[in-house]
Amino acid sequence: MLTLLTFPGSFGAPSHSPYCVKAMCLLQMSGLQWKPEYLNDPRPMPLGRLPVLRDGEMLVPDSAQIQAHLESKGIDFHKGLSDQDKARAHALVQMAETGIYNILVHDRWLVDENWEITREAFFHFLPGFIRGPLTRKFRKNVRTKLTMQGTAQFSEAERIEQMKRDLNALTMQLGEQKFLFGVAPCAADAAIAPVLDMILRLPVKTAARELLKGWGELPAYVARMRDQAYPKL
Ligand SMILES: N[C@@H](CCC(=O)N[C@@H](CS)C(=O)NCC(=O)O)C(=O)O
Repeated sequence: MLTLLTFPGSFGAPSHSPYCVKAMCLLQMSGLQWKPEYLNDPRPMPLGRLPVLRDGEMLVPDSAQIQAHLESKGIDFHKGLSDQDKARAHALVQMAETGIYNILVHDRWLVDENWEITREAFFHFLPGFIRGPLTRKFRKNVRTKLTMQGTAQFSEAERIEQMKRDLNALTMQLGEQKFLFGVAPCAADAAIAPVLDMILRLPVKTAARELLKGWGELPAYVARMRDQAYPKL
């Protein structure tokens, strides 16, 4: 039995990390037997992050490496895709996991009204007397990282313009299809839908959440992924 070490869920999602939900979707799509094991502290993990897949004695960190590990067992997450489609799928995943993901992190951590709710959802397990100072430190680290990377330096209008270009690329690819590359979810859907899903599930209104809610077929596409690829935990 495979075990996925994952952050627990919040706001209706099976984990608060889109990378953990990606790994869950890949495991569901693989048809292999697996179970979740919930952790709040990723520091003892090989890369200090979650998700991590435990397969016997082996720990496989990083959702992309988890995908490769499952593929090494003969699972094909790109059934029926041409080499050109696979290249497109890869590029779209990179776009979502850098650009759109950073907007999610920004809105969760740096928008005050969201942060107050997110902080309780993510860190309620910390004893009250250290929760304040520790979460202030975590938040400062996120602000520094997103400033160095650029997302937190831009105005909201600039972030939204960038997000529109990313969402447009996704809608162009989706077209009339059920999933990004056809009638069944592939690895790109497993990676991309959870990022969009978590923006849709932000507890407080932000420009990014409202933009996505009104963005054509994308909310319905996310709902299909929830129905067909998310685990029922
Ligand atoms: N490239 C990694 C990214 C994983 C990642 O960034 N996980 C975050 C949560 S979304 C994490 O564990 N951060 C450390 C922390 O929260 O302390 C993957 O694809 O698995």
